[in-house]
Amino acid sequence: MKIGATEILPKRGDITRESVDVIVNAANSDLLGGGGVDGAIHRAGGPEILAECREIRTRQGGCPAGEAVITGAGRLAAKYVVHTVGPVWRGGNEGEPKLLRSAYRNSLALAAEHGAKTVAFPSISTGVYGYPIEKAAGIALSAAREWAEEHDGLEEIRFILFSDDDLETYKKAAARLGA
Ligand code: AR6
Repeated sequence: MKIGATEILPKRGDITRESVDVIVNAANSDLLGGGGVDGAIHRAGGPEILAECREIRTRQGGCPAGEAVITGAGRLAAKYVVHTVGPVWRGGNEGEPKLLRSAYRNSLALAAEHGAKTVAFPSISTGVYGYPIEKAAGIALSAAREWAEEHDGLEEIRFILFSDDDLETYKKAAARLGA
């Protein structure tokens, strides 16, 4: 879907191979790496990213759910990595939707502050953190659409889905949003 100057595009892929200004990582509050997409980004990007994460930890002591921090991108074909922390799914009545929306919005704000034109997101919280992807996809896409309605700077917000099923789910959610 195109909102003003911003293309919002769900796409199948491995986020570590995307050429964009900013790659977003689904991190945890410790910022020390982990499994899933977090592990893949640190492996592909190399040790510089972790070194910067450690500096951020020293300065501010980690990153709470819903917030985001930014580092360089090491060996990745991006300028920056934004590390955001999605909520752990606990049934949906513990503020998860709001925290997930904040994770997307705070990531977009950091990317925009750093002059990014193109941003790639994974499907935050829908792996280890257990957020049902049908629900999470709607929040991800509506947060991106809302951002694009309010701001002009981004050319593309890409959602990189790791499986065909996840891509289908995002495409259906985009259709429901009236793309
Ligand atoms: N490219 C794109 N998507 C990927 C990739 C990849 N290379 N690898 C996995 N995914 P998860 P979360 C998908 O678990 O739920 C970590 O240990 C994956 O299939 O990575 O936010 C952190 O350190 C799923 O759809 O993130 C945290 O502790 C999506 O990325 C915790 O997991 C997100 O799955 C965060 O959990």
